[in-house]
Amino acid sequence: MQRTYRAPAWAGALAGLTAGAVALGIAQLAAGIFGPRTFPVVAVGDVVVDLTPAPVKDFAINAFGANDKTVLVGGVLVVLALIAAGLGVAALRRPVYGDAGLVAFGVVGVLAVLTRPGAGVVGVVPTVAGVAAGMWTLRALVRRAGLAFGEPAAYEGADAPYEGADADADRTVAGGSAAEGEPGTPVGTGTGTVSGTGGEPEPEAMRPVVMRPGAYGAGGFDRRRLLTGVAGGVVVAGAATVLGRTLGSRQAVDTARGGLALPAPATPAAPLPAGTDFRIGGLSPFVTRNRDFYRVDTALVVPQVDPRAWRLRVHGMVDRPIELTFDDLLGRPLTEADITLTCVSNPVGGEYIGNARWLGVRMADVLREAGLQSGADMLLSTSEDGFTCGTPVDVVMDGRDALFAVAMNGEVLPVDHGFPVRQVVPGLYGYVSATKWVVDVKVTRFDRDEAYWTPRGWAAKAPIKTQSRIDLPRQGAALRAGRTTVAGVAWAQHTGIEAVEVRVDRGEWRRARLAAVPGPDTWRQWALDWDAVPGRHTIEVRATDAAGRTQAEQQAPPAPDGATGWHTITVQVA
Ligand SMILES: Nc1nc2c(c(=O)[nH]1)N[C@H]1C(S)=C(S)[C@@H](COP(=O)(O)O)O[C@H]1N2
Ligand SMILES: [Mo]
Repeated sequence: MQRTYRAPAWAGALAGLTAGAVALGIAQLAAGIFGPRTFPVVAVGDVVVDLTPAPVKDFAINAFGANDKTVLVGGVLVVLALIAAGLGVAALRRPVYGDAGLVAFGVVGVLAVLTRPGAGVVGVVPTVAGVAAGMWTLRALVRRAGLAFGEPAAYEGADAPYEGADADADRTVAGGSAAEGEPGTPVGTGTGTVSGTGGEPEPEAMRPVVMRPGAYGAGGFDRRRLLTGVAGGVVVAGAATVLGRTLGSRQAVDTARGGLALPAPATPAAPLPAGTDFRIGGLSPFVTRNRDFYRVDTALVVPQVDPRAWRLRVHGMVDRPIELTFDDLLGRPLTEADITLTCVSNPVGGEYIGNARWLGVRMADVLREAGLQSGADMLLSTSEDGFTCGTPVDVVMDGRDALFAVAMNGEVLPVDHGFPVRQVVPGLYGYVSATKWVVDVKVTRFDRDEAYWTPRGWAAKAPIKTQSRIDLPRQGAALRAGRTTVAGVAWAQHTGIEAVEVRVDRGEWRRARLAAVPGPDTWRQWALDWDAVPGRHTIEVRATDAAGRTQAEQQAPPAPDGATGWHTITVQVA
């Protein structure tokens, strides 16, 4: 009498998940040595980020804010888990299916790693090691699940049970007393722990549980051996992940950051005039603390740049190409300046803006030393992770404080904000000026080169548009009738804010009082007292810059060159 057995689908799924976890753990461990961006999930994520159509990316930034990267990596892991489970089920039918699936992932991972900027061939080691570990684990677990097979002799040799000519067919075992099995239904025949239900379910306690070490597989599905194997795999995966993370932690760069002393500026910023900050609760402070400063970039893993290895290359349409070390940069005269950075993706009323005191070398000094050639109109700057910005030469050379910045609010640049060196250019949105982790500046022309966001639907040149925002009261707030403060910030970097006006329920525009500012390159606080009467009210704000231009009423989305429209909120007064 022939009986058919196969380990249940859940066993395959569990084996697949475990193998996937081991693969990622080993890859993580290797990535701890070869660099975080050689971790295949990150490399693939980076490719996804770069290939994502601009509107989707815009949506992600707006919908998930600073968490967009966490959401992306989480999503990738969920998809990988589902596929790993599927591969495990397939591997039960035939282990080579599992191998093929893992190899396919390996190929995707290797290609992703190799297409990353600055990738070396050794960058594929984590992917290859992970795939190898995953294949080994999957086979070991499938073997441990102990597929029933014809003769005990067939179990000699690690792979023998699974690669018979008929491996794809249901395994058959002669004789035995087991109930008829169905695909995906656990069937036990006496070795190991018996589980599940066959055609004739028996109470668990009545099933024979006979451990016969070494004879696993001879009788069918072996739950206990599978589960102990899974447990071992989980331990290995967890340990490798933790070890890899520790190895690849930011410790080295954090230590380097901590050991740096900032030189005094040759040109210090003027002390902030009295009254730059109204100090009203709920109103954005004039200086944004580093830990509160918005972060926008394409980096899934923040570049860890060792300042001792850092170089800035200035080349292209220059008479004398320059290469600067970090010490060279710190040895030059440093300029300090208060500058408000703004992201083009900031919607009207949005949060992607912050103001800091920056310390750095004037870009114009370095470029003048290199000798700009006539006809050059673009600085194509590149970050350590391959992001690029295109900045107009005339803007950088017109006397404003365009900096290769090394410090932010009196602190060495935070890693998230570009350590060791980033660009800051007053008056231009971040994506065309503020390259973090900058390593290369090519002097070129807009008609010859294109920066990262240009082919993705954003303007090649993008001066910041005059804008204003109501911070207080909050949108939808419930207020008590009586005198209340309406306050916010307005900005028109490098031009300056001349006036801010507020109107309630489309009534008369009233001028807000303005806080002091150190210069035209920062945002400016504004405030206005309002006698709130019961009811539902609409509050609007608009700013006028120092050139006399009042911000456009017309609502426009961030793409392609910055949102326009008046920030409008509604409040309920009782
Ligand atoms: N290397 C790198 N630099 C970058 C970006 C990036 O994606 N990669 N994004 C730019 C954009 S769009 C903005 S708005 C600013 C944001 O700087 P922050 O994160 O320090 O606020 O960085 C700019 N510099
Ligand atoms: Mo941005």
